[in-house]
Amino acid sequence: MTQKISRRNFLSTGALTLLGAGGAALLSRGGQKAAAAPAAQMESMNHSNMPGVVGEVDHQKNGFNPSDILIDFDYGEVSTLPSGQTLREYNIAAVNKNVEIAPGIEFPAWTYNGRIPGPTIRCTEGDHIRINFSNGSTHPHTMHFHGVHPAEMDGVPFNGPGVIPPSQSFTYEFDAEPFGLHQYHCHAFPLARHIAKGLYGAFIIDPKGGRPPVDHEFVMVMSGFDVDFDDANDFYAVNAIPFHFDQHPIQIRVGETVRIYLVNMLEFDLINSFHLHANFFNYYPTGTSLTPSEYTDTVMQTQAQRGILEFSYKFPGRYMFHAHNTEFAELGWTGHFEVLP
Ligand SMILES: [Cu+2]
Repeated sequence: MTQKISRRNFLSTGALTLLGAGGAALLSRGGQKAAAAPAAQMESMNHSNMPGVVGEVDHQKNGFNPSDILIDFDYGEVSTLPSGQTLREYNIAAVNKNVEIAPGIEFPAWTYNGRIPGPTIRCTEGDHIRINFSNGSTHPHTMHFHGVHPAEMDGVPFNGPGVIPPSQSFTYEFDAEPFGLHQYHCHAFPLARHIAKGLYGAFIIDPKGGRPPVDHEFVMVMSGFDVDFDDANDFYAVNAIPFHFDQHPIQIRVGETVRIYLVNMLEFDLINSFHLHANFFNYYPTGTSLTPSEYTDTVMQTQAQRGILEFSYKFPGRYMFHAHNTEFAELGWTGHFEVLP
């Protein structure tokens, strides 16, 4: 009797540690054809090893690297309007792109500017934002920003320009408010598919006086990938590439202050979460207050929820951070801070 390979029985075989040549083929074939492999691998399941991947994706070919995305803030092209208001202009294109999300597994993504997540758009409360959006993809798309703006700038079907057809463009324009951590995503239908394909990014509106200075600011956009298109995720990640921050721990020093802009854009699963090991953080939901609402080591977010985390480490060493939906962690949503003395 053959057993259909789902993401759950795939995980239970420990097959993920074998990804690379054989594992990639195993997953990408999917369905009944792959049924022979799990039984054998069940026998060799290793209970002591951490899950992970063998080898590494080709970041150069992908055109982006999750470690760079951590600290890549796009402040736009800045000028001053006659009124004295700061104008920030951004050029964003929707493009189809094959992204290697695990060694040997390419996902036919839709992206903003060729990367997942799209550019982290950053500005200050009260700035005038101008987004020159062009659709270089083969499907209609939009840019729907969270924040306060007129209806015609909402980036949804049947409102203002509606969906932007392939080869067409539109300029979204509004004043940045309120301050906080927001996000943007495509709002063409079917919505779940347009988001799951990779069309989302972080949108930071700084308060006018700024936030207190810290030693490090990192952007982490949580999402997943449904590589066999069965409306269930097969991989989970921060900044798109599963296990990346296990392979490339984020280096900080003891006592340095860290601020994380954490955004959940995960499709198909109701809840995502973030857990920090051996530490606690101040949490600012949506970043709309300068006073933290919680001092904790774990937060959960549904899709489009986001928040700011602030912490520092007391002791040197390697510390995990991961989804405390532990299944997500074992399918890629895990990483490490390396705290140097
Ligand atoms: Cu779209």
